[in-house]
Amino acid sequence: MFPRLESAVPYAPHTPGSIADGRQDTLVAGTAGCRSRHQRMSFPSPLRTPTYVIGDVHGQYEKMVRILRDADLISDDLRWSGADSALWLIGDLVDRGPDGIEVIDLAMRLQREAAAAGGSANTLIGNHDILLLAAFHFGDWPRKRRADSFTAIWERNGGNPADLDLLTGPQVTWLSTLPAMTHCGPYLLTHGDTMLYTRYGRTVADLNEHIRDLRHTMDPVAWYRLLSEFGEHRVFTGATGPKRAREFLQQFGGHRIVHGHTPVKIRPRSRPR
Ligand SMILES: [Mn+2]
Repeated sequence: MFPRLESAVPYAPHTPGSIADGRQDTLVAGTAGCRSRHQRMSFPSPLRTPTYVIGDVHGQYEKMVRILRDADLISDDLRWSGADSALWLIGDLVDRGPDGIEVIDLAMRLQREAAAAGGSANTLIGNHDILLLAAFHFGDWPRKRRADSFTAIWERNGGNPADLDLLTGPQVTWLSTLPAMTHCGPYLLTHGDTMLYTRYGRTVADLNEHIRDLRHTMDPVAWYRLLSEFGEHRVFTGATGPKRAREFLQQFGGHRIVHGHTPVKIRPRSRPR
């Protein structure tokens, strides 16, 4: 499933799908692309350009290419043709599907091409991307318990051995610096519907710095803890979902959460154009 979001999506409350609504009009705004977080927003800052969000590609390179072409973000020769549009891939590029490395390569290339064309094509880190990095860095750690090793956990979660074989230094470097969360107009984009982010930083900048640093500290216990915490998800649905979404937005800023990670059955009321 590849949810897509455009600026035409209204700010109506109760929009279902993987969009969690804080339903607040006086939230503290975040810093990236918005006002100072110390200023109060009385209305959502609009998206400045057509904006597309794709979650959880999971190695499905052919499907990724198809929907990017359908959206006119890439041309027939797979080059960025989205002009000043904004594209966000919100994590989990790899695992489960066959072509994770091709997905990474395309994301890296589109990032350069879109920036050169006055647009943007950026990526957030997902737990499967971290799992792949963990298998790369730590492999069979801890050696005493083979079934608990990073490689074993990664394979049980759909890790594709071909991806690990093909993973290169530049790809590792790129994956190791991706942010975990971003503001995008009134939206707060993140991979997982989990409160774990609130424990890794008070602000979006803090959180991104902390999770980036974690990927550069070769401490397998810290990696293990972070990956385990992705097991806590679906926190924005159910009886306590709206309250948690409000708390999440109050901490990080933004008017609505857009996430991937957890499949949802409900589709947005407004079909993307
Ligand atoms: Mn995920």
